[in-house]
Amino acid sequence: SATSAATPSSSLVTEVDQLLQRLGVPRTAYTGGDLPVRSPITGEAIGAVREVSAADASAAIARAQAAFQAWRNVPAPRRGELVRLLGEELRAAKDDLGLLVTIEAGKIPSEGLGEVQEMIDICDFAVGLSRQLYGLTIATERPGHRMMETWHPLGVCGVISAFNFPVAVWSWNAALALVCGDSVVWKPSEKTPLTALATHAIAQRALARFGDAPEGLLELLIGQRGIGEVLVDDARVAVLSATGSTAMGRAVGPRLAARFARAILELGGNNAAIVAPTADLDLALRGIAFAAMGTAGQRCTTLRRLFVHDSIYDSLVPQLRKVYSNVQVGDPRTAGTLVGPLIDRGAYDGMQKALDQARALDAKVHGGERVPGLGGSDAYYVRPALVELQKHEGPALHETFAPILYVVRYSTLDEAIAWNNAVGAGLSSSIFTLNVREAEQFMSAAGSDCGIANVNIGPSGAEIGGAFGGEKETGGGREAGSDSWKAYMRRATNTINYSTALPLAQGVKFDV
Ligand code: UN1
Repeated sequence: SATSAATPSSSLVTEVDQLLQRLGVPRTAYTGGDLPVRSPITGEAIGAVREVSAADASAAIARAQAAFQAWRNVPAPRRGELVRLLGEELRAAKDDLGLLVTIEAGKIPSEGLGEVQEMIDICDFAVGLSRQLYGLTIATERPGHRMMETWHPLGVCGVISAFNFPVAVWSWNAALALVCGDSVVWKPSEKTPLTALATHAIAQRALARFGDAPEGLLELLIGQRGIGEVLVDDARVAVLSATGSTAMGRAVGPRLAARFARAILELGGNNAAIVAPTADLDLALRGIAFAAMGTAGQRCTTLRRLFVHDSIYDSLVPQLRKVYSNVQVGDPRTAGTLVGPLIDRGAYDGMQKALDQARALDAKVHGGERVPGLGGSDAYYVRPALVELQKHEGPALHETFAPILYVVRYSTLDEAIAWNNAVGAGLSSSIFTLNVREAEQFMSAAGSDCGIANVNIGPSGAEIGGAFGGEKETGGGREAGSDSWKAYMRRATNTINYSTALPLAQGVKFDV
């Protein structure tokens, strides 16, 4: 099976330094700090950042709160101009930032660049949105009255993001929040602070070109869990968008609820695909390969469960096994690599634990082993695992953030849809079929219970134009396109009486 070697370590540190210099990050921000940053490509340290104190975090929130109070009065299309400039700066920095995503998160270059493209796309979307923050006009029951809705800026928007989309998730929130009139305080993953510093520097250039944006509009908090908790608990943070595990959401959700803050939770996924008898198998094979092995299985939308109809199981699964044993695992910067490293040892251990659980159920486990000779001793490259389970059970019922695809045979579509829905998470799902009845049943009210339900494409790789998010243990939040912007604003219902009478609603009489 194909593998590729990682390049010598010292060159990586130099490359990161040059990238960060070109991106405009001061050297003091990524050297000499107390939090080491490592690249999953080699496992070596590529920087050392400074964690902010809780007091610093609180001061940043205060600046953001003051910025909000000014920014909310700037006309929305003018706010859109800042996001337009952000999009321009991202275009100019795309190659460098994309490569830094590759180095810090381990993504292959097309995915690193794709992530920056997603940032550019959401900026374009938000610029248009800045002229489309529409409210309804509603027919009233009273003569001489008018009723309408006005959408107003909400306040400080906190963003907590994960390592796997280290910069795009910030942009989905920030681009919308900015045009909606909110300020943004961002706590990136402690595993990927360098891409956050670079993004912050890019945003500072957009702010400088914009000219008169209030200070504190975009704040960055480098830190660990405790700093995230400051954001979660601070009453000045009106809306918090948190991306991460369901366990994180279980901790964050109730704390936000306790202070009645708005929550946008993007938590775990345990996404399935159904391959039906009429499926275009060649297309399905490619769709499954990208969705299950892309980003080394570290997307929240990664395909983790595959339900294959009895009638095609014996033709599809052997082909899939071949794809799994041939896919090139290695340094993401090497041409031809499709599967880069896992983020760290914790991810590797979690994967092995799930595979052991599968073996205990007499599953057939193909792949999943560490690929030797790649990176250093603290780099974790694995061959993606294909696990044939006899039943829909065991580790398949829970998300493991690693490239494991559980395959189960099914005989009726009802059964496959029931399995699709039989897990805690409800993020994404898909069906491969050329049968319009099956496709429609899958997308119907009685079909997939997920926030995303696709036909003839895998569950991952969503475009920004749609609302992104899922149900149940995925947390219920929606980001990016459609009307997701409404979560970043508050709605006022206005009733205006332009008559000389005072008719009361519901026919109430109250004559004094
Ligand atoms: C995530 O993994 O946190 O649909 C988000 C996708 C991407 C977003 C994934 N656009 O795969």
